[in-house]
Amino acid sequence: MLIKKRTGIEIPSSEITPKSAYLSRRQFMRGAALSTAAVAAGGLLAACDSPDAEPGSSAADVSAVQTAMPGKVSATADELGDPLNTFEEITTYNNYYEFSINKDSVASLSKNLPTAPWQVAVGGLVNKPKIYDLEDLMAIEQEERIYRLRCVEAWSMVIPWLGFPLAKLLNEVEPTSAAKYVRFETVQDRENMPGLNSSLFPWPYVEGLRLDEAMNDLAILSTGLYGEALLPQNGAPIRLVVPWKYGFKSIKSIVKIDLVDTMPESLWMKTAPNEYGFYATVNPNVDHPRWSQATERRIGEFGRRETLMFNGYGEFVAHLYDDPDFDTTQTVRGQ
Ligand SMILES: Nc1nc2c(c(=O)[nH]1)N[C@H]1C(S)=C(S)[C@@H](COP(=O)(O)O)O[C@H]1N2
Ligand SMILES: [Mo]
Repeated sequence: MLIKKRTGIEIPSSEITPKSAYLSRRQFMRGAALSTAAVAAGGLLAACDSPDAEPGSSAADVSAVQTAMPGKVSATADELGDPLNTFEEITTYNNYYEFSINKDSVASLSKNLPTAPWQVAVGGLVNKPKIYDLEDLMAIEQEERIYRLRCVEAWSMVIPWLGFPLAKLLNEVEPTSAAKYVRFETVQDRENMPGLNSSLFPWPYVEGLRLDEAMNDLAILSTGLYGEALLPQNGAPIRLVVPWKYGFKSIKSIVKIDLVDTMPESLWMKTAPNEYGFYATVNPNVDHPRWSQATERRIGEFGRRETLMFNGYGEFVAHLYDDPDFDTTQTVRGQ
């Protein structure tokens, strides 16, 4: 991955490129995305439950300009040479079930989510529990991390995040020797999140990491992307990003982080324990019970590409796992 240190996240609004200044392939893919949603809505478990649809293949797609937002990122590609997804793609094709199971609806439904003031309560098995104001977290040195995001549904993007290693925050609160896992919880804003009315899911959205996974430098708390503060659809004001695991581990709009001694049960483990395990490491050799994970569709590209073990981050994280195939799906290791 590319890492570039940045100090401070304050981006004057004058620097923000108007969306009309660039064009994206996204707008040509709406039809395909809608059909994905339609399939999802028909199933019991909705979008994280359905394989990704193929994109439409219109001529317009080929000629669409896929310009990122130059000047706000240090590179235009990831370390493998693959181009960044556009700001438009990253902010209009979203999984955020508290708003909708329809990826194309999340941006508009979430635009009024109040994200300031915001607090994150960090506690549990720690010596120094603390309720952080967002400003405290923004004061931590922000870094740019260009990461691939691989959804379990088999689509992917390359995203230039801003944020800081989760380990920095965990070290501040000092986990006790009893702490073995980290449990994260998303805000439940009933007024502004229509999806919370759905009884298909055991809200709130909860995710977890083993403590050593959480301490790995690749695991970040993100506060922005493309040099701007996060928008609600991407998990404003602060969300987890764990690039070697399927996207559902990267929990959005976090209000609570607890150090615990037993494996947290995530929303997806409760919803479909036979399909979504705790570890959820990206692994092309272990298929989802209902579809292959060997290949993926990079948003903005035609065809499919091979999925990489650990999403291409094995060099940094393989040592965390005894048996990667086991750890892709199972929930019991380490308990
Ligand atoms: N709270 C919450 N976090 C969430 C989700 C969600 O529905 N609710 N969806 C997850 C899934 S399935 C994916 S693929 C990523 C998508 O992140 P993005 O929309 O920023 O690309 O967010 C993850 N975090
Ligand atoms: Mo996902």
